[in-house]
Amino acid sequence: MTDYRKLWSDLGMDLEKHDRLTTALPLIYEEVYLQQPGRPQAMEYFDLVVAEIHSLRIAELVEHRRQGGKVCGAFCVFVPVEIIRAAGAVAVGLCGGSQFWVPDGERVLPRNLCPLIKASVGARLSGTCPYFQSCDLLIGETTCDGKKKAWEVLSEYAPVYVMDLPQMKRPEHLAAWRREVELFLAKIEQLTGCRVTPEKLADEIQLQNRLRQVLGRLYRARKADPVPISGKDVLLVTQVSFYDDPRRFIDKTEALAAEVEERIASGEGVFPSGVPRILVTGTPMAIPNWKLHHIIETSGAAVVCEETCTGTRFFEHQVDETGLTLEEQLQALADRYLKINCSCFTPNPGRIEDIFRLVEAYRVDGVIYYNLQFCHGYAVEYYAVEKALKERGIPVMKVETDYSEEDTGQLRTRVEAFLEMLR
Ligand code: BJ8
Repeated sequence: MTDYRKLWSDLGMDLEKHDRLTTALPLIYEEVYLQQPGRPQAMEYFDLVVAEIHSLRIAELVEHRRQGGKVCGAFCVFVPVEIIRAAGAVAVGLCGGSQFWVPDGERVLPRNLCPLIKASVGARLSGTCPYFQSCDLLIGETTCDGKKKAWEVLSEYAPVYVMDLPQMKRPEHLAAWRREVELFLAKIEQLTGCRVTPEKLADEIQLQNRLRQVLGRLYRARKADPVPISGKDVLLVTQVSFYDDPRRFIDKTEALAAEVEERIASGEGVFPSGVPRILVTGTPMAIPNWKLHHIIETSGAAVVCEETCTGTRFFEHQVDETGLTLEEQLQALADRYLKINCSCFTPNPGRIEDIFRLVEAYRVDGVIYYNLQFCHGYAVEYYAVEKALKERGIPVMKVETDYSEEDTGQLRTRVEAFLEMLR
């Protein structure tokens, strides 16, 4: 039996602080997740992943490294994990979603900065996150200003490589991004000492496409009324996809999707038919950030879709699998990833088109715009999104918040008033 305390200690973790972090999680999880009525049985696997979040997967990463493999951590859905995996390394998503890490982040970063950045840097500084401790390389990117400057600070504590993401989507920017993807491949080959062949890359492209497709299948089930699975559960599944072994994740999510499809066939739902259907759009929600979904779904509504990077932006669009040479495959990867509509781009009209499309497809009654505090890109983009939605008569409200619980009561009051208006 694995001695996890020894394993964490070997990773250089602060065990006393780690104990404090992990004591709180089961209680929160019980209240937010386990008390939901009528959950699909296949969610048991995802409950297990959370219960063992710092042990089972970490043991796999440690074993991978013991055998000479590398682990790479990323903070953005623009990082092409296919390349990391094709070089024999493991990719994990590292964005911090817990208030626990924010004070450590604030030791080196300004307080008036997005909590996702503070928590991500704080997780590394605090020595309490075994995923950070297991990484041989952290991969940052030039998206928002806060992140790209935070990598400079983070690089004092761990090896960091930064991908240069364009800020516009003109043809010359796609060409530059394509070149950046190529440089990334060279960096990963250097790190791992493994050459990426077209055969290996083709396998990983197919695998990630399957992962994206199974998430798409699960999402499609949410179009039903009554909705067969809660938004909280689907958010959790997406969050787990950033950490888990992709093959196992695909199997477990296929089983879950099959179960919720059976529920649709028999008219079974987790909320009564006719409850307000909400689309959440905006900044990502890294694990364990379940705050807004919990408020919405305990106020008599269902979250039926997320236009976020822990939602549709993560899995929509497949990589073209027809490329046979590395040249063609890198182009296909660059093409697919540059379709992601992050507010870091100007202009960013594709995001509004996506929101309209999703509102229609998921039969949405109202949109809640989720903005992490001090995320200026999404905050400014609200102007255009709100205007476009109002012109079409689609109700929208904006929520600006952080990871603390201080504003929970106030948020609940505002969300309830919005839902009342939808009814
Ligand atoms: S593609 S959304 S994952 S950058 S860190 S932008 S919340 S101020 S996470 Fe993102 Fe990639 Fe874009 Fe998606 Fe704002 Fe915070 Fe910056 Fe953030």
